[in-house]
Amino acid sequence: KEYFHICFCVCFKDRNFFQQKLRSFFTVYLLLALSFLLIITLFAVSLSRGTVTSLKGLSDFPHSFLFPVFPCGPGSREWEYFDRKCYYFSLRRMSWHKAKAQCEEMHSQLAIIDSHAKQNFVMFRTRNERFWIGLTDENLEGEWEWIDGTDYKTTFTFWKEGEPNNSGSNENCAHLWNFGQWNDVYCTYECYYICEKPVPT
Ligand SMILES: *[C@@H]1O[C@H](CO)[C@@H](O)[C@H](O)[C@H]1NC(C)=O
Ligand SMILES: [Ca+2]
Ligand SMILES: [Ca+2]
Repeated sequence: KEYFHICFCVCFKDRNFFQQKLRSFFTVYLLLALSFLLIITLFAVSLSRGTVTSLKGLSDFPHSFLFPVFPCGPGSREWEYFDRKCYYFSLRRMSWHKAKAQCEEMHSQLAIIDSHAKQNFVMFRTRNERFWIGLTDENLEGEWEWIDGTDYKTTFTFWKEGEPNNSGSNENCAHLWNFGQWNDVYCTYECYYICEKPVPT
């Protein structure tokens, strides 16, 4: 009888202790859940009031803190920056006129190569592949013209030796060829193209 009594007491005390511990755990979890809810609510409120604008407005700040990372705009990573201009190197091949239209659709123009520095930049980037540039003699045979009106006769050129040769009397559009050197070819030839545009403001 004595033995039973002791056991009962010990067991009872144990159970009490266990229940107390459970209760304190429950309190901690409850507090955690409440603070989590509070944070979610605060975030939702600030979102609806527009104080957390940086999440959706990254592209609104091309000239502020993001400029050094994305000078051509964070929304257009396929454009590469060089010397205050942005360049696009196409992944698709098409005729000169289609390429010209494609650039215009992207608010740009076929590239004008008017300096050695620029030639170096595109040359490195095009890696021996053929790319259209904004140079043509379609209007008058032998009278080459840059599409933006840059004066051809007084500016930089980089023709391959023996080019432009107007082969078959039908080569009126210029592209970059081996080692980035220029060649005239028939305008319906399909190759890649380079567009350029000013840095977005
Ligand atoms: C003329 O240019 C074309 C490329 O447009 C080239 O294939 C051809 O060999 C050139 N002809 C001469 C005689 O250099
Ligand atoms: Ca020609
Ligand atoms: Ca040629």
